Amino acid sequence: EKSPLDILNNLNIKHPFYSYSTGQEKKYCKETNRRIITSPVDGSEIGEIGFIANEDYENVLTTAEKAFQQWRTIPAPRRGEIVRLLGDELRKEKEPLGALISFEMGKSLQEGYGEVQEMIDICEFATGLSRQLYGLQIQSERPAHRLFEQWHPLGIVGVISAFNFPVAVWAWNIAIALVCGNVCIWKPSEKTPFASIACQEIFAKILKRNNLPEGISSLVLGDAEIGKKMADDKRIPLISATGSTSMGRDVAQRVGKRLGKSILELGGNNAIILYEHSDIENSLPSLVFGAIGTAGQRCTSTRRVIVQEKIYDDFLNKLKDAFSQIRIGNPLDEENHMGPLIDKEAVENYFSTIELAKKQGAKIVSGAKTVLVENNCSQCYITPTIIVAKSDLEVMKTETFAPIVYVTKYKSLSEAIKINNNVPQGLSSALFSLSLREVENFLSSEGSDCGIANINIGTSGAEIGGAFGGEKDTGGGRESGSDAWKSYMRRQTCTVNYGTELPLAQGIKFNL
Ligand code: UN1
Repeated sequence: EKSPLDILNNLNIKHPFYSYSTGQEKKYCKETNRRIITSPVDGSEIGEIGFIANEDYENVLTTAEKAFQQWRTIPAPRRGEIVRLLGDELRKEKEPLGALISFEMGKSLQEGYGEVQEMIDICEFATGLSRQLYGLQIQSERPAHRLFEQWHPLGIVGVISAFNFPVAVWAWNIAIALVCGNVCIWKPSEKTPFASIACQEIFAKILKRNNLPEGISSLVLGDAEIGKKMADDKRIPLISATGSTSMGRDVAQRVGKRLGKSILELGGNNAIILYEHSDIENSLPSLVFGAIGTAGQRCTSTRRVIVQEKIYDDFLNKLKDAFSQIRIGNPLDEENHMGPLIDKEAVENYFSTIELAKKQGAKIVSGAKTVLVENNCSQCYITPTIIVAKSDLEVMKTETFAPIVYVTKYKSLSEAIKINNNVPQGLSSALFSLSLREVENFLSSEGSDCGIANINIGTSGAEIGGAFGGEKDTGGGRESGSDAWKSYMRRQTCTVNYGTELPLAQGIKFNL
């Protein structure tokens, strides 16, 4: 009989109160803040963790600083080799790790596997990238001078990740940060620590086999307090944080105060615009996946659908019909489309958002119910909900991590784009249209104001090859592919005079 906890047993993670790890060294603390972790799937206990103590945090920092001294001297393609090994190992563990993610977080097993695949993909991307950390050669205005730029690692990169992608976002960061020559300290969500512990242990084995020092990859467990401490810590030149806008605002202020760097991936409020000449039949699955995938707890989840008035009624009927077919239940059972929300607090937020929408005059078309699953031990299962709203509904401007879709009408594309952009967040957006004119308008400078703009695909499920992130309250950071690596390095502009004269720039004359 296979269990979603198999991978923890195989990696020998039996000890309770796991608190931090710098690689081979790990500590289990019993005295400090302890927390029992339960699964939203059936309410059962996965294990117990301990929050890191202050003196242990100091130990992690000094170990990481020391590791950086060595790691930065290893040629980038050799560092890429180590990241490739991580990808290889994750490939081997895809099934058990995917099952653990699904069990601990509640996303469907398919999406659990998808999360591991996303980690494998970024490792491969980073391995190739390790031979392509190019700087420019620039034409100098002076004779016998060479002007060029090069990229150096920053030092310690602090990674703060969220429960919804408990491990993939770490992989985006660590794979790129490591080939760039940095070391990483990871504070995962305290709601999903065991998937993170498994990944840290998988990587620790690889580092040990290759005789690499302690501190290249560290894991620290704790709540917001430890995140704040990292954000305030001058020894961490870059903080990459994923989570809510309010968390990001706090991190940005703390890091900004000490003039550090940050990459912020915060809330999304993503819309799909359905044009009258669109292929609704084919668009429906990606729209529904966008809304109910990860039970609406992706930052890229589809939260709003903006529909051309001529097709509005037809679309609403089709959406209702599609939502009624969603099978809600144990996410490890591949028959089910949607699992539970992460915890009871998320369920409360789901219901209070629906109440607020009603109060503000919106109409609940379907959903808004709890579902009895697995003897209801976790009490975290709910139905996806459709809300019909006027485009100015206030609650529609906020991000609720739940499968709630607001449907609203428009007449002209310019009006739809205005609605799309009229929210504080700016992560993902999509237009379904077969009209070239509409498509190019949506993608133009007057179109979507989001970091991601899709045509005829939904708002979620971005590939790792592109830069991922968004504008406004989403925080402006870019991670993962394209040239996002540049945020993990410091640029150095160098000028070499190989002549015997000393011509000054701008033609300035200066004789001694
Ligand atoms: C997130 O929700 O924090 O584009 C990340 C997607 C995934 C990543 C989402 N590849 O939906």
